[in-house]
Amino acid sequence: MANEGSMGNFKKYSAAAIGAALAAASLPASADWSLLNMPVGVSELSREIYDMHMLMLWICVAIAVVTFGAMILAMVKFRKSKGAVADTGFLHSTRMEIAWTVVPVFILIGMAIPSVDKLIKIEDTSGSELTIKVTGYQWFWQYEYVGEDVSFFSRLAQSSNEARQLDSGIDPNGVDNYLLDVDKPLVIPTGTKIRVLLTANDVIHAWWVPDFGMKRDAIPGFINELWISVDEDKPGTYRGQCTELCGRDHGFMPVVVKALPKAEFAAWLEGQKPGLQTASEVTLAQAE
Ligand SMILES: [Cu+2]
Repeated sequence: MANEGSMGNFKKYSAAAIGAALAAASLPASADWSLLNMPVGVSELSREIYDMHMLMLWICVAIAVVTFGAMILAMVKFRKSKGAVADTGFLHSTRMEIAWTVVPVFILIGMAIPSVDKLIKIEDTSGSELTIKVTGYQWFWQYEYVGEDVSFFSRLAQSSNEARQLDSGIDPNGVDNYLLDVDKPLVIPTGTKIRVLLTANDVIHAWWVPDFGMKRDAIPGFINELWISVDEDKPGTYRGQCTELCGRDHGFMPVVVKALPKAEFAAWLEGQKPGLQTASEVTLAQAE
């Protein structure tokens, strides 16, 4: 009788599980499942990091399938209600102990080798063609093009700043890139290895752009570094955020990077340099 009851419950639960699975399958096809994973990104390094992440994920999935599979099989096949009796004579097996020590060691070594390879590559800023110093402040960023005499601050865009105020009456859903836009983005060239030096002026911040696969702390008194090289065929605007809780407005200091083709970047950089007079200024100066 008791068995029948549990069987009935089992059927009820399986019906519920099948129902849930069907409901999930009928979700709108527009759901963006890629958001569940990290982005592949727009640089060779970010793709390598993504591949590494997927490799580790599948290794973990395989281990989970084997271990949970063995557990579930043991629980179902050798349960007491089926007349299983504990083998009290079996207490120790040296062979098994060696196996469950050696196999994980090899798996870990197999995982460590490609990881170390990536870590070394991430740290290798040699051969970079441009250096940008990033300084975190409460609550904005400063970008300095080292040796180029170009430096500016990058703050939350006015549209987001107005909408975020208490009782602003502005619907954030109507604001483009709400809290992910700035007044002056960092501009970088594509197809160029760029060394980014990170520091902060007050508390610890962290500079993060998911599409570059890069995130690093900006710490007062320290210079951390990372490098990025956006694919030549992937100019565009890439967004990130401060990822170290840095005070009241931590959520309001986004990172926006505009990647331009090399020639466009060079023209932009020239235009940012001080001492450069606009045509009207030159005419004014001549008239005086
Ligand atoms: Cu911050």
